[in-house]
Amino acid sequence: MEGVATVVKNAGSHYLLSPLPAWEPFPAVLRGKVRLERNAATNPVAVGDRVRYALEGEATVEHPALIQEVLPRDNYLIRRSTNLSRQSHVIAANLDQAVVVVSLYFPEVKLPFLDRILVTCEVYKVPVLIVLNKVDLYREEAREQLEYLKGIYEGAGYEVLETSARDGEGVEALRERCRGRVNLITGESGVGKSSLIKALDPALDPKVGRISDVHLQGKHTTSLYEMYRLASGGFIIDTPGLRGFGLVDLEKEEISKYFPEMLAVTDRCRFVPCTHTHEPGCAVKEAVDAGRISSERYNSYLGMLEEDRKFR
Ligand SMILES: Nc1nc2c(ncn2[C@@H]2O[C@H](COP(=O)(O)OP(=O)(O)O)[C@@H](O)[C@H]2O)c(=O)[nH]1
Ligand SMILES: [Mg+2]
Ligand SMILES: [Zn+2]
Repeated sequence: MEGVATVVKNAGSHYLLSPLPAWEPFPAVLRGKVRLERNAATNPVAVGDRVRYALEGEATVEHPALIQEVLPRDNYLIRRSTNLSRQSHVIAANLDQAVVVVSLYFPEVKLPFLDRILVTCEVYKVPVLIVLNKVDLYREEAREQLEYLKGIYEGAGYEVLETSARDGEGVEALRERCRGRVNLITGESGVGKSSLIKALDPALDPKVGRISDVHLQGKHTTSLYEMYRLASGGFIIDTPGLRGFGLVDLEKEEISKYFPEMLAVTDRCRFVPCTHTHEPGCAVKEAVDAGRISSERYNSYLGMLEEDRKFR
């Protein structure tokens, strides 16, 4: 028989599929020539992909279903395998939302890193929810920094949710935001992604406190991405701590399109195209000077322009 199901686990050489929204995972493998999208990804099949499979009888580990075709993706997230290679790695596909987790401290949020994730989500059309976790650690002591950080990202048009996986603050609100969606949870190692999944659904058991990214950096190792079903509704994909998202093939004139607050004013720049660096009559620089666009975000933008030059 043939069927269509979604990849819910990618262990490199084998997969689990489930006919979402039903949760009935069964084993599958890739066989023969799979018809792929025309991208140069190191992994042809990613978690969240909808695939056509063939199966004789019941799928077991000894007799897994055979993945035959990856159906076209609504969207996906990608990162460069290494900075210098053109090869890319598909993190996950067909996402309704990226939950981007940061923490003020332990580890301290690095805005250029966060902004790179946000730009990648904009490029690939994945809606973003920013989650500021570990607020139990700095609820009082660092209220000002917290508000400052929220201000930057709410000012850029993002929703920011405060949570504590430890004491449960904001967890119900997060549950609500994940319901009925396929979510990817992402962010630096140690910010509390696995802990938040556990807090969302205590029946789930992603590994907490394990920095798994280290051994995933090698060229031939595989990344383990896994989707979980939340008892409260919806699905969530845990990612090992990501070293960084690569910008894939962005012309430098394009980068500002993926900063929503810049995009909103660029039609008022005197020059087209405008890099928003040295041009007279630049609406972006005016907005930065007037404090309507945050200088942190603008600095991240400049950093991406630089990097873009370096790797081109
Ligand atoms: N105080 C505090 N610690 C947390 C919170 N969430 C996670 N942690 C701790 O941060 C460390 C990393 O958590 P983990 O969920 O593995 O992070 P991941 O690498 O993003 O998956 C663990 O020691 C957790 O106990 C939180 O909300 N508050
Ligand atoms: Mg984790
Ligand atoms: Zn400009």
